[in-house]
Amino acid sequence: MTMVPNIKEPYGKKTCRRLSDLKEYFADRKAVEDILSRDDPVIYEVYEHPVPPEGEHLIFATTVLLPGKVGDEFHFTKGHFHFEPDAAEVIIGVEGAGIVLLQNRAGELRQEQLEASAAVYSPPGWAHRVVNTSNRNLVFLSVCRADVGHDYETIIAKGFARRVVDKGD
Ligand code: S6P
Ligand code: ZN
Repeated sequence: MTMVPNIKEPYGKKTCRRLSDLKEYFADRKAVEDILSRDDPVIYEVYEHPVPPEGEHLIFATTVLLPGKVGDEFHFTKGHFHFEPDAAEVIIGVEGAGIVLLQNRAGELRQEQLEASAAVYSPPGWAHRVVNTSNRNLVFLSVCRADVGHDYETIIAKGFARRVVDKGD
């Protein structure tokens, strides 16, 4: 299958993450409540391609992360560790630009630029969160073993050591 022209097709499952799904992730809770009192905007959509959930297969999922901010914090994906500690991931930029935050369980943080045709490697044992710092969609393809399992709880409990905010520059 070619990545061009439509990286989202065919997909087996589409997940839509709205602000209400990310309430506890953004720092500015008042900004969250203000926006939710008017609307529940889509923050990102994930198109997962159909593969068996077994270790010899690879998940390849396309994420469309919409531009925008909550307070002064740019839109981001929830971010997660893999339960399989030896399961790495490759994140490939398709459209737009942003940042990948990588953090291991010891709290060490790395930051990588993501843009079209760039690849970011999330090593085994590192959590990954993608942030859209641009004013257009950030589209990326993620590839990892199909049996990784996603640990969101650690991120909800501890967060990432860095937040990406708009200070006008
Ligand atoms: C899966 C891979 C991506 C994310 C997607 C949404 O291992 O990292 O497909 O699931 O980018 O991010 P999140 O953190 O909400 O799963
Ligand atoms: Zn992952």
